Amino acid sequence: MMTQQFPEDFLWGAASAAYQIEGAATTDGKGPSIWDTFVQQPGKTKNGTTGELAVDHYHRFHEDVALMAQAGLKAYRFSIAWSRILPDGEGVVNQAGIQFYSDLIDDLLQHGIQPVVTLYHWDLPQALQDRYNGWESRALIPLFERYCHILFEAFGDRVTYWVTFNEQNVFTSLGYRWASHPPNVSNVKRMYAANHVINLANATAINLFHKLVPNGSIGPSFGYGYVAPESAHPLDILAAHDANQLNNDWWLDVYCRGQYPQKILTLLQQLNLAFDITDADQALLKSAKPDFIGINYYHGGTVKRPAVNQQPTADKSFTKIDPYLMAADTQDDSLESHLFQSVSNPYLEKTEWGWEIDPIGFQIALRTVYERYQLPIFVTENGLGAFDTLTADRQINDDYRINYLNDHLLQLQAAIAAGVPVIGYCAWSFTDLLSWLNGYSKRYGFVYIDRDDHDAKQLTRIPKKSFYWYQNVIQNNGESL
Ligand code: BGP
Repeated sequence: MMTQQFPEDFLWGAASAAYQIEGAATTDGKGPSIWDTFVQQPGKTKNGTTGELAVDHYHRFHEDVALMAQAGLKAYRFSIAWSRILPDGEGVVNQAGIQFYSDLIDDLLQHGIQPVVTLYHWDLPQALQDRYNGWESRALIPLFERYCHILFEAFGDRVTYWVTFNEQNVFTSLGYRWASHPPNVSNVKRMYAANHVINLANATAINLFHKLVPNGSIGPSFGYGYVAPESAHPLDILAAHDANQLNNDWWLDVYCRGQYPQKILTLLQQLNLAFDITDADQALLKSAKPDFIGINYYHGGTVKRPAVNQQPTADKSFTKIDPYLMAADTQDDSLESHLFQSVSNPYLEKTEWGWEIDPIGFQIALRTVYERYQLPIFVTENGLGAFDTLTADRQINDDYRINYLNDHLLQLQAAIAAGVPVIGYCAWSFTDLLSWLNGYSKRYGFVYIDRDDHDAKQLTRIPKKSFYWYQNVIQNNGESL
């Protein structure tokens, strides 16, 4: 392993999202989001879990920030709930919502922790879904712009790093294709149309930010997974190339170059899945450039050539869900089935949820993204979901998490040595929190939260072994890895 110092100002951090930690779903004037509503439907989440209370960060953020300071964090990434700021998504501003985030930001800064603010981590105000059909309507673009305007004005003097959309690739495919997230739609054509509107909203927000907060930095956070070929057969290599284009370049090219990859556009047309792109859209996409690329890395994928060389026909059925790879079963007639088939990688171990563990893939991801776009990278999420055990003497010995994070950070270090400018690393997550569909037992945190799906107990915070490990890593700026 090449050794290379982490930069002196490297932002060692951790991340969260409003719906997954805050609770206080109806407190102080907050309006409902599509997640508040979605989880009320029976069978949507494990044991019917919701974020109504979550880990009650809304009322305990001082305690949580004190723990972050104890860990020595240099950065903390969190998201703002749009419906806390604007309960209806538009109209009257809820000052109590502004105050909450203002207090959180001040508390972080007082402890020397950089706030990293995500503008949108999936919790669209329900009112906007009801009135406009959510992201399927271009009406959302100026509404998102106004919401951003309010936040840039309120916090732009105190917050340097901003994330526009969290994992647009994941929330559009799970929300509009697989119907496992709100708005619970299963229609590929609508997914691509909504995705285009979100791209326009992203570009609009970036342009506004550059006007209002010229000294700040903004970028999207993308759920990136490098796709490898199953073999050296040229058809498998081609399949991997196409899969990377469909799963990664499809978004990153738009963010960074303002244009969609042509091959995929053509295929969408052939399959009658195309969406409208006006000249004004093209000009807008070209005009906005992020200052960094946020990368959320959990795993990549492996593919082989498509089963048969099918002629494109209209898209029909989808049966398999993988949020990081828009993977397709071999039998269906989806877009992917014309390009590749996903296979499992025999060289990699998997988490208890079947996610491949691939630290070297992390280095490849960082290098590929930088080599393609030449923008600094901020790792805005990476972590291990696991069942943790609280021992009788109230310890959590999560050596598996330490190993996972250590291995990934060594690969991040190798990417830095290979010339990739990495601004920081936010582990997912700081405290345990609600895993969207998996309840409270899929844990990611450095801090254990004593609650389960059925009983919120006292929500006591208990630092895990990994907390002290990370504290040490931060203290010596990565030398102990
Ligand atoms: C990312 C999301 C996070 C977080 C993480 C872990 O996709 O941005 O919000 O949830 O994945 O996912 P999960 O909770 O499903 O294990």
